[in-house]
Amino acid sequence: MGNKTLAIIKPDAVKRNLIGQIIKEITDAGFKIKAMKMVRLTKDSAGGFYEIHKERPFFNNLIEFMTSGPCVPIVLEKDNAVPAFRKLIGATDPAEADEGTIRKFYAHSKSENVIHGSDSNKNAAIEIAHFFSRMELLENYQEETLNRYRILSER
Ligand code: RTP
Ligand code: MG
Repeated sequence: MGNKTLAIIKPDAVKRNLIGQIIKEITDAGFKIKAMKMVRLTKDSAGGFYEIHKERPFFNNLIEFMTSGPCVPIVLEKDNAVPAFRKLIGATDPAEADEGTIRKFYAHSKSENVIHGSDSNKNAAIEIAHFFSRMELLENYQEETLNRYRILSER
């Protein structure tokens, strides 16, 4: 269980032309890219994605930011992908992120922090389904993983 996570290279990083450098950090850390696209989120889509934060004071800013330009959602695979990727990206606030993390090196602020990573296996499955159709995943995933997604999507 738990070998997939969803990353998003956020609009600040795309605007700063950092897609290539960030993908290199991710693949150098041993993650495999299983699906990837560049999209401009609508307010509805960004609001749905971050629905758990809708009562938080930063919610409106977060939606403005996430819709301010294209972003790059990526499905990543590695053992224990969720915690391994959270470790690679570092704390939400780059000022608090460990040395060697993506946010420590690239992010400018707690709000504009370059990259997203799923925070649980359950949310990873929900977030992957937010961006990628069943066919896009079927074309890229191994058979054993597919069976899990079939089960999830048939619930
Ligand atoms: P993410 O979901 O994007 O991977 O980030 P996270 O788990 O580290 O942090 P989370 O608490 O889920 O917050 C989601 C995103 O909202 C923005 N934020 N701004 N200004 C603020 O106080 C604040 N707090 C959160 C960030 O873009 C954060 O990544
Ligand atoms: Mg989060």
